[in-house]
Amino acid sequence: MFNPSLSNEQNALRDLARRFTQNEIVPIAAEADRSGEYPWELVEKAHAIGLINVTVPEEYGGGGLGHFEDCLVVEEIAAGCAGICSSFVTSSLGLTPLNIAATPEQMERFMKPLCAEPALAAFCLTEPGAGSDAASIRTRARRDGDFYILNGTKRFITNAGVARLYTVAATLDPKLRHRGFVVLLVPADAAGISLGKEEDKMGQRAASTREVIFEDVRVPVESRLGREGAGFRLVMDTLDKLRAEVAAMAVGVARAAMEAAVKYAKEREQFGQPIASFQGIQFKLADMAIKIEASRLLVWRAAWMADQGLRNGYESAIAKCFAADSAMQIATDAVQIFGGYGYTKEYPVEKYMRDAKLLQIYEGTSEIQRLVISRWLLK
Ligand code: COS
Repeated sequence: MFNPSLSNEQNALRDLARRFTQNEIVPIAAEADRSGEYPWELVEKAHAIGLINVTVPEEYGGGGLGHFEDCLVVEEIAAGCAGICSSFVTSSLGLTPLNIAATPEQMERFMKPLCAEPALAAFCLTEPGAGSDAASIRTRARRDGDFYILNGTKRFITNAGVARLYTVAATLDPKLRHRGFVVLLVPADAAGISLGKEEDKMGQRAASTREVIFEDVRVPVESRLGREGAGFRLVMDTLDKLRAEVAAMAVGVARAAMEAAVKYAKEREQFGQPIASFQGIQFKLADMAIKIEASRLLVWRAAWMADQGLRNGYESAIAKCFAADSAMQIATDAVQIFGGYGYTKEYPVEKYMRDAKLLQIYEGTSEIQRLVISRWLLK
């Protein structure tokens, strides 16, 4: 049964992630946001202490833990910097299809070397013309003997240019929509891959986001995950699982915004008293806490279900939608509590607000989550 209390090991992992965030991420978060340069040294440090590849089985070099533990880590790292965290979560997004569908040979060939060193993966689904309508992708995988010839452009790919492995959703024929999907494992240095320009994003700027262009890339058939045509289900299953992590990111951002607002409200004086003494501020802070606690429980339930092998599409959509919308509200209210100062880069809350916005957009917009939820209700 779902038990929302942490074991000693889970508490220790959360403490480790919290210390790593305080010591390594918080000091550089503002600068990484300003420059938009990817802080690669953090991948090396996180890899060394086991804070990435958390859900990869131990025999292949990962942490051998569940999505639940991954969510504990993700909340902490996101509280330090959502951009850096999104790079780590996207790597999990790229590796989860292997956890679900790779053969032992594929795990040996792709997962083991990737996890042995500080390295990241990326998940290539979105295209210029295919965002919410994932089944409408046009990146083509044409069969040529023992190879697929891959052609197409993937857009808004987090970790493009820094990832070592691309997990690519392609179609045998766009007319087949979801029935034509294949998921291919493509090394980032394969001939025929090039990168578009770095996106100049509003938030989560530390993460590298670019186009990945495939031109006549030859991919061996044995690099395909699962059956031909079964790729859409694999993509959906992956998104269902990882939406818990994205929701955990939202909890982290929201918590950081609330903690900043609480501290500021106690320090800032107006009308001869700390603004925390005003009920208008107190109610805002209380609403933040309510939403954060509820979001975290939803995250933990969705992640726990994934770890039990249960379908969690409904629960993870609820967690992602509620946590992302809450994070946006909380970060906006934090800026409001800071007033004019909140609107400047002197304080971190404007960054939280910019970072939170993307949580309502990627890995399925809040509208797509509502669509998934209502389909479960109506079917
Ligand atoms: N798990 C397993 N299978 C699923 C599934 C899920 N969560 N959701 C759908 N499927 C299956 C369906 O059962 C159906 O299979 P059959 O043809 O065998 O019946 C098939 O997939 C097609 O499903 P559906 O008709 O519902 O597909 P739609 O084209 O209507 O799209 C949504 C479904 C909107 C849910 C999908 O396009 C989506 O998730 N979009 C958002 C994509 C996204 O998150 N992008 C972010 C990029 S990654 S950062």
